[in-house]
Amino acid sequence: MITVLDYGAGNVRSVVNAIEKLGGKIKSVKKPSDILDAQKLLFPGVGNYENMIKILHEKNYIHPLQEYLKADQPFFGICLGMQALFEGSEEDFSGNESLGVFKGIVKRFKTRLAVPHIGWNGVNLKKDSPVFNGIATDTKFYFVHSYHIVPEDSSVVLTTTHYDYEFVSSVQKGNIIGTQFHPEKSGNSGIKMLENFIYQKDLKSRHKVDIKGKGLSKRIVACLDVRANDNGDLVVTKGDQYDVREKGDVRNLGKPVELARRYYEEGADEITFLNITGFRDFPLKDMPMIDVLEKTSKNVFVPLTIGGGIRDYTDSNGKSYTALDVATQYFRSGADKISIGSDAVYIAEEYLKTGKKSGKSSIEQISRVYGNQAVVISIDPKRVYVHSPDEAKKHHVIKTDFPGPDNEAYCWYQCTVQGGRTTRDLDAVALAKACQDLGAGEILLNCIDKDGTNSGFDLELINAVKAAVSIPVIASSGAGCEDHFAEVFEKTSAEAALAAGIFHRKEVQIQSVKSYLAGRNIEIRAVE
Ligand code: 1PR
Repeated sequence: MITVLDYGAGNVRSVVNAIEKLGGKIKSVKKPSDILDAQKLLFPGVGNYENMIKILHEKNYIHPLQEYLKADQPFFGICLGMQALFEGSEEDFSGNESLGVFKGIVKRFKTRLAVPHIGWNGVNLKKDSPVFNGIATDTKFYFVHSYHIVPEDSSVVLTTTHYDYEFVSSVQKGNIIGTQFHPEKSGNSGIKMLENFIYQKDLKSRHKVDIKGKGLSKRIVACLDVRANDNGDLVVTKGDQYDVREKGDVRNLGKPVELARRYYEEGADEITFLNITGFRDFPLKDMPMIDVLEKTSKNVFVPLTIGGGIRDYTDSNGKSYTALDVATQYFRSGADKISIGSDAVYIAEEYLKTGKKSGKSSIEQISRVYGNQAVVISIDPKRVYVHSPDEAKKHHVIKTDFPGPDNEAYCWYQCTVQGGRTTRDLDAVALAKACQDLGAGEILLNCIDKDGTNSGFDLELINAVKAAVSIPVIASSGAGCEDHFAEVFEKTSAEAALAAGIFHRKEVQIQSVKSYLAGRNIEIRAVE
């Protein structure tokens, strides 16, 4: 029996699914005494530190937790659930007391690399622990965070990880374990770690294991564009420059849950679902996507992103929903990140016009509760060619190596909304910068000109956006062969590359992309 402390923020469904898959039984903490009654307590904290500590106080969980931990009862804290063990965080300005079981505080990454630190990274084991029993030496785990712990007592350090510098990525003292990475999102090795926690009787017993990790991997993301076809079936589709119809019918390339599972098994580092008609169908009515997430997260233990229709909405009965309500439903259903497309453009336009943050936009609301790392901005730009930068003074113009139809030597990237149907007077670089300011944690950078063409990523676009932001960028649109992935990682500093068509049509396997990248000395997560 595993007691799970779900304080109401973020995706705990994946943790629950992992434990159930391992045959464990779950009990949820409903009242403070449930903490003291636990045999083994799992605390999957996600989101914002200040918000978490505030809720722990409101629910009167702080003192029972301190008592439980002081008695050295079995405890596994994940991400914020581990950070909470320390004395405070640079992310918390409230002055509220943390658990303070370990001395030290939580600090923001100080690096020129992208923050949040998102992706699969290795761990250097500093002492033996049964939780690493049976885990391969080259294992990587999934991280997503902007803050890391700085313990005062080095004897609690279980692993460190390298991201520009070495930081502490897990701790153990007696029966108390905490990881910055997410075992429930780290494929079979992460599941093995949870199994060790659940089934090892004595977590203090020693087992010799030898794990030494390498650096952060470039991520390969499989993307599923999902919509209902004309018969009303939910299908994975794929466009050519966003036109998903062929001879009048919506292309049908498979079923979302099955395809996602296939990509997980084939080694995808992340899976993204885009509900491409979400801009016109309200997602909380369009329940199939929630069902897709619930079913997928039962068997897929890598991060899941969902996009489409995340915005405020008033239904025909006058009932209003906020974008935060929509996102909450998605997180509860198994999503780790949500992706905002059209709404981000409107928000950025307003922000750039007024110069003020309203505090009420979907980006601000969702990142405040769930953390920046949970908010991805999906950009759908199109090239606009100009003969000189003076023709588009308001916009970020680049000199291009691929001149336009009239031999124009310059271009800018115009944002679109509603699945590319409507263009706006905003460029992709300005949109990315504005969204970062407002609290977004990652950019999913599509390109309508390249989408479905198999002609390679738009490297000029990626370099322009990367140069303007410090959050990670996922390059998307145009992948046609293994070499295009090598090219995007060698010629830009994108953290991840996403593809759809070539994977759906089985023209290129994820495994062969990874082998190719490894052959070019690009850091990847090996397929398990
Ligand atoms: O505007 O917040 O409701 O979100 C809608 C979301 O749906 C946006 O993220 C938008 O990118 C996406 N979307 C809308 N219409 C389409 C379409 O194709 N008609 N799909 C669409 C966008 C782009 C990529 C694609 C890559 C890789 N899909 O995700 O998978 O371009 O393709 P490739 O490897 O085959 O070249 P909102």
